[in-house]
Order: sequence, then structure tokens, then C-alpha cells
Amino acid sequence: MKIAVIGPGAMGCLLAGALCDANKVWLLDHNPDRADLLNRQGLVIEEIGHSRSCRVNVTADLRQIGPVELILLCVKAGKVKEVLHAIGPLCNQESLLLALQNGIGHLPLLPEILGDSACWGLGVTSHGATLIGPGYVLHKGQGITRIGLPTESISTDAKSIEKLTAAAQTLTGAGIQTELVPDILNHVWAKLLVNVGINALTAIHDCPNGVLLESVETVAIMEAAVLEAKHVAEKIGITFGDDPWHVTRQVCLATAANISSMLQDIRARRPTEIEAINGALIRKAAELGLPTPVNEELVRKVKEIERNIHDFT
Ligand code: KPL
Repeated sequence: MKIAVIGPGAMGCLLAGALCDANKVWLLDHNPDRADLLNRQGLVIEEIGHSRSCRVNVTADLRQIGPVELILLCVKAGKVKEVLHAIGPLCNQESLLLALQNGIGHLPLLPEILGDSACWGLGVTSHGATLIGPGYVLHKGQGITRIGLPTESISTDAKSIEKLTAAAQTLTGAGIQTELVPDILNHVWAKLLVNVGINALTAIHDCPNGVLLESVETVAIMEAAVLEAKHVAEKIGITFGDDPWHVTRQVCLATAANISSMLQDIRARRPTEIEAINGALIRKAAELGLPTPVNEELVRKVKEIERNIHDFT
């Protein structure tokens, strides 16, 4: 399969590295100098017990890639709009785009920018990956990746299902165990609620995920944030297999030593995904007339940290 992975972050490099043996993979990086570097040095995926080097074609010029069958959109949520406006040269009748962002901030952008004719789906992955240098990924945890068509995407016609099935097979064949599911939005929201509970608090307290569970006060805020999000989700018809607060605690324990993606962003002085996670939740709640005071406070605090960082630099 001809595949374009957009974004050389942890997830982008992990997927490009996994897929490159059996597919024609391009990695798109908006930064031409880093694209050159990655082309020369390749990618390194370090897993428990072994590390693997691989070569992929990296470019900052998407016209060099041409149309592809699968686009894996792995940029941070805040970059989705800009990328969607630019990816025309990668798309034709055969293309499927899978958006793998955290949060729900990108959901309205996909139908709005891609229009009626594009075939796109959503993906939710629970792989634990950290970028420790350009093209260098620490792959800590495996997990199932789920992909599917949300109701807002064009259709559930046979051709779209065929493309998603092929994408799931290709990813699974590359060691990224992937399932095609009929209710992808439920999975997107289930992950959102975990991120709502964990990410902002780790950024505020500057701590690994597991430390959050050591303070009764912090646990109470986590639970309240997740409950606010659960009310919003239920109001729009999202259903959860397991209780979201229970799942959030479990994920926090299972990833106790992890530095959350939001804290990684703060430490690297990058913009965080607070707007796509807690911020987008607040906006959805406001549309529905539901209160979200705990999430509003989390957003306020993370934005204050972001402002302080940028005042320093
Ligand atoms: O998804 C995550 C993130 O860091 O974005 C969690 C589940 C919190 C793991 O760190």
C-alpha cells in the first residue's frame, strides 16, 4: 500500500517505522531541515529488550509524494486545520484518511474542510510512544488500535468499508493490531474522558500519571472532571462499555510512570492539546447547556502555564 504518514511525532514515527517494511511509506514533516535529517539517519524504534532502525522517505513537500491510498494524520490536534487545507495533492478516489488525534477538537473540521467526496475515518490508539529525539521513539506499551467511520463522514458504502478493512489489515500486518469498529465515536469519547482526567492535571502538577492518584484532593478533581465529561457524552448519545472513571483510574495505574503527552508538550515548550481535550469538551457542554466548572478551571490553569512558558522564551 502507498501510505503517507503526516507528522513526525511519536505516533507518526512509530507507524511509519512499523509500516515501512511491507509498504511504500512517506513521512511528511513540515520542517525541511528535520526531513533531511530523518532521510539521512532513518528512524529508530526502541522497544523493551530491542531497538530497530528503519528507513522511510521523508519530505517536507507533499507534491513529491503524490496521491496515496492511506493517509495517517498524526499531527497534534492544533495543526489539523492547516494540514487538511494542504493535503489535496495526496488525495484521489482511492484515498482514505484516518485522523488519529487526541480529543474531539478536530471532529468538526474533517467534514467541513474535506467536503462530501472525501473518504475519511477516525482512529483511536492506546500505544504508549514517546519521542526522545528526532525520529527516535520509545515504544512502551502495545494496545488495540480501533478505526471506523463516524456518522458525519460521507457514508458507510461498500467502497469506504473496503478501504477501512484494507487499512486495518495493513496496520495489523505491520504489528499494529487494528480493529474496524462500527461505533468509533464511542471509542473517541472513551479516550477523551481518560485524557480529560489525566492530562491537564499532570501538566499542572508537573508529575508522571501515577502520582495523581497519591493525593485525595487531586483524585477528587480528576473524578469530577471525568464526570462532567461523562454527562456531556451521555447527552449526545455516547455509550461506554466500562465506567469512564474506573477506566481513567485503571489507565492512570497502568501508565503510572508515563509523562503524559500534555506534560511532554509543556516540558518541550510546545503548545498543548488543552483546547482539543478539555476546551472542546467545555464548548460542547455549553452548546448543550451543561455546566463544566472543573474543566474550565483545568483549562485556565494549563493556559496560564503555557503563557508563562512563552513569556520566558
Ligand atoms: O493518552 C495519554 C496521553 O498522555 O496523552 C495517557 C493515556 C494519559 C497516557 O499518558
